[in-house]
Amino acid sequence: MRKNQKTYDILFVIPHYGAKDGFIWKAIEYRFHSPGVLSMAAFLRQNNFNVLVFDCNLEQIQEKDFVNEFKKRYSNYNFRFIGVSTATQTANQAYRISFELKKILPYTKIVFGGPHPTALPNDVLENSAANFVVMGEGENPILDILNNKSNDEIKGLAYKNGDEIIVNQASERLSLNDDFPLPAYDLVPMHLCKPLIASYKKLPATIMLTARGCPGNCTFCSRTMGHQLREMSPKRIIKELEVLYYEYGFRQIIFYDDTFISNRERISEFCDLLIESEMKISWTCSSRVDRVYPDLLQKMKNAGCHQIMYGVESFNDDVLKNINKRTNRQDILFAISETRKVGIEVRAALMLGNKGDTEEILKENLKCLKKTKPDLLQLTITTPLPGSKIFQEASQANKILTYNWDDYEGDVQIMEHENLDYKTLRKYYRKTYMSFYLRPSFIFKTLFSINSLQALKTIMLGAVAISQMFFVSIFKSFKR
Ligand code: B12
Ligand code: SF4
Repeated sequence: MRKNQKTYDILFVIPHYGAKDGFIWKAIEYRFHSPGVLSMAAFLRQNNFNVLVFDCNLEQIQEKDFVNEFKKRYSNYNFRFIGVSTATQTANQAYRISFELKKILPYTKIVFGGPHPTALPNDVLENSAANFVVMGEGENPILDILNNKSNDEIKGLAYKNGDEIIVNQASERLSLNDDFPLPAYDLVPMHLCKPLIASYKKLPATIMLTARGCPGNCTFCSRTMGHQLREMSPKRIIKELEVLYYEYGFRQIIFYDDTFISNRERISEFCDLLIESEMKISWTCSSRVDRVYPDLLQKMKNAGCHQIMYGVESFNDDVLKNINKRTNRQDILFAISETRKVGIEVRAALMLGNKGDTEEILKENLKCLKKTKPDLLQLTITTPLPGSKIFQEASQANKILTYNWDDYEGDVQIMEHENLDYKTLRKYYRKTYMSFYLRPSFIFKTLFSINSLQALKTIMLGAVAISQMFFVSIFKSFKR
């Protein structure tokens, strides 16, 4: 070890996944910290390990600048481990970065974790410089690794033994009780958080999670956190909000839980506590359409909720059955109208290219969108994310068109569809967005809502987003 070197047990690295410099998308992209990494960091500190986080996404450090920036910051540091966190979309970049890290620090062990390694540990061990892969929740396995427990005793670990890949049994799920540490927000520049346009009312804004796991079993969903729902108590949510509000100055919270309203009593009590508190927070959340209770919606509104994103996916009952969403068109219509009735905005998320979709159904979706009038629309082309049932089925049936993880962005066709070709999918992707956002009633409503400089800026960015989406979409139609 060199003189004056600072020694840390682990440095977590999060690759950059936004637009490259110069792209118009840069103006409107969002970026946040990684709640999972900050949670592990806090857990390890509670266990007396020293931890650093290099969040290239939050700091917008692109891959081309990674090595220089790394050397600039850490040349005088010694790390026992480096932990790389990655989703599928950034997997290739994370693999390349791991080889660079091995060149710089040949004796430091590299551990991978996150949604992609959880789903495909073999892919990571075969294509990167990783020594270990952690699957699922990282807190306990990474603690065992840092405690030098032997590999075969660490649940949730995958590793190489010679040429053989060993995948241990899964680790136990954690309970998010009131003693569960707050994420180590102090380890990253939280002031760099930037929300998606039209997802906030106040600034600065950040994200927060209040639960892990989802009892649902939708075929397209890759669940790193498992089926078992574990929720923080309302008191614990308020405790974390107080830190974000008073210590970091956040005034807008985007609750990123998969289904925020899964337990009606919990959210009702949380709203009571928030109303009683002195915090003036605006917030949004996501929910399933079958978890909608008019009295609770009113209370949420009173507590500062101004937008809910619903996983609509499709308005067609057969398609909803095919994707095992366990909701129906009636639930969707009820959720949208009741939410709008209390004055909370609806952001509807739909997917195109689900099992059973036809051109007729895509036309029907557009009609339903115009009729039910959600305030905002978010579309994706159904992507078989590793870890999801559709990925497993499509790869077994040889229907995956590309295993280039860079393409798994949500707007490219990744698997063959029984009725729709890529050109048609892209046509409806474009058409649905355009017809929704460029309809006269939407334009008038939007123009009349301009009551501040902030609102004007949001609308201008929205216009940029729509035109960008249009041109990128045309370009991508020719990609395959
Ligand atoms: C919050 C969130 C975001 C945030 C923050 C992202 C982040 N880096 O954490 C924002 C808005 C920025 C975001 C962006 C995107 N997201 Co997102 N996001 C989520 C969401 C809703 C919650 C994540 C979370 O905090 N979970 C709770 C924590 C505790 O879990 P975790 O992050 O997985 O971390 C734990 C383990 O994975 C593990 N772990 C994670 N990293 C590491 C590293 C090491 C070394 C170790 C040992 C362990 C480890 O330990 C952590 C603690 O237990 C999940 C859905 C979900 N419920 O997980 C989707 C999810 C992760 N997102 C997803 C996607 C697709 C995206 C985007 C690609 C969307 C897009 N089209 O741009 C981008 C890019 C993501 C990226 N490259 O990281 C997918 C990923 C699927 C996949 N197979 O890759 C998910 C699973 C949603 C889904 N069901 O499809 N997302
Ligand atoms: S899509 Fe939503 S409801 Fe369905 S399993 Fe995933 S998180 Fe749960």
